[in-house]
Amino acid sequence: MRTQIGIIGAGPAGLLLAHLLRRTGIDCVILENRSRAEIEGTIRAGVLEHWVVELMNELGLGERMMREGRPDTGVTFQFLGQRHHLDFVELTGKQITVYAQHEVIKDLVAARLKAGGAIEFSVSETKLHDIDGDAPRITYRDAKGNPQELRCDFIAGCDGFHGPSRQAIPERARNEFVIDYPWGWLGILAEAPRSWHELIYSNHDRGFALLSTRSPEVQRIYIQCDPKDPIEAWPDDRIWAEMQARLAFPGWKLVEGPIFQKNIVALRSFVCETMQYGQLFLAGDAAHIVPPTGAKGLNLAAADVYFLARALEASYKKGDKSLLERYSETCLARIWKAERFSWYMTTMLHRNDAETAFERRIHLADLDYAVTSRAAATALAEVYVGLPIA
Ligand code: RFL
Ligand code: PHB
Repeated sequence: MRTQIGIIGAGPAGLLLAHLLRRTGIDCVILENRSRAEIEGTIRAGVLEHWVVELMNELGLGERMMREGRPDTGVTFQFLGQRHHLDFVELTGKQITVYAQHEVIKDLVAARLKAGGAIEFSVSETKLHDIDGDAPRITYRDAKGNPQELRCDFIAGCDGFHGPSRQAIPERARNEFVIDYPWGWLGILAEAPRSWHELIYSNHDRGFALLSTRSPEVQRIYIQCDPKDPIEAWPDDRIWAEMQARLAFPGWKLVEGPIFQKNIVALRSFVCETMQYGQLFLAGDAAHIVPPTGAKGLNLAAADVYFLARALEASYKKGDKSLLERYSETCLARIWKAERFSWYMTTMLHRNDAETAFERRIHLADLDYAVTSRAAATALAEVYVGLPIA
């Protein structure tokens, strides 16, 4: 089989890239090692930056998002027993939309298949070849186990943190930066009505908590835990007791309901420099990871493929390779700002037993600064709603 762009991975990065390329008339094939049901059932992020919402609409992919997503004008920070509203619209003129990643995936997959675009699900043994020549190839086994080869002009490595694309760049050409935090997030989905009109980020002595939502009937809540905790250490009554304690506020109660999904993820920051090698371009979690506290993971993946599609279009349509040559540099300028923001939000909001009392006071001062200074609030809001994409 032959195509112009071979895309590895049908996560937000790979699927959105395919839609962006289609708009400019560039051909691509997506290879995905999981089944459609698996990718559509994986529970992850929930916040879309304002420009991602605009882009989805521009691409004709936003209908359900506009109907079912919740536009939020700001977030609430809770610390030292007080709640403070940060009004993004007032500070930046922009809002965010709470719409689950797996709903985005469902919309992107359905639209691609409806348009006759190729996605090969359940492939295995994906391998990249000849990425430093001008005829790269991807070999793999299809869903039936038959060996296949995809020949292409460029490979987009959108295969997440554990995929093979990043490893295909020789080690000597890669510089990797990493922080593994000593914290995990226990996340739940519960059948319950909304308890608050927007997200609450709570810094509490017992540990961080985050109240989010999925729909008027389903709520998403996270609490800081030990990343090594087995999920069995968290029976439902223990989870609710911690959530009630960490989100407690006079005259308010978190509405409980049956928990139907729970999982624990470890928190990590990671950046791979470079994001390109020969004809291979990395995008999304394949190149970088942020801890979820800044809600940036999915949005950064979207920014990478926005830049990549633009660069590929300039190369194919005008023979101008300069944007492709600067792809990594362009993405990394945005990525490091998101890494800084995610690290800042994470360290400011989590309980850290290894910290001194002095450092804890610094985090409380940071929070107080963010909710009392218009300049500090604007700086936080500007990154949260999404830096301009240029
Ligand atoms: P994805 O979503 O990981 O998609 C990569 C896709 O590549 C496929 N793949 C392969 N396909 C073919 N051959 C191979 N050899 C392959 N190896 C892998 C995978 O099956 C998958 O379908 O990466 P992408 O597109 O870059 O999107 C990034 C976002 O998904 C990610 O940044 C966020 O979801 C991060 N994240 C969260 N962000 C938040 O803002 N809030 C959250 O609550 C949140 N929870 C999470 C998360 C990431 C997680 N990871 C990475 C494990 C929870 C988890 C568990
Ligand atoms: C979510 O709704 O899953 C969510 C919201 C905000 C975050 C992380 C996750 O910072």
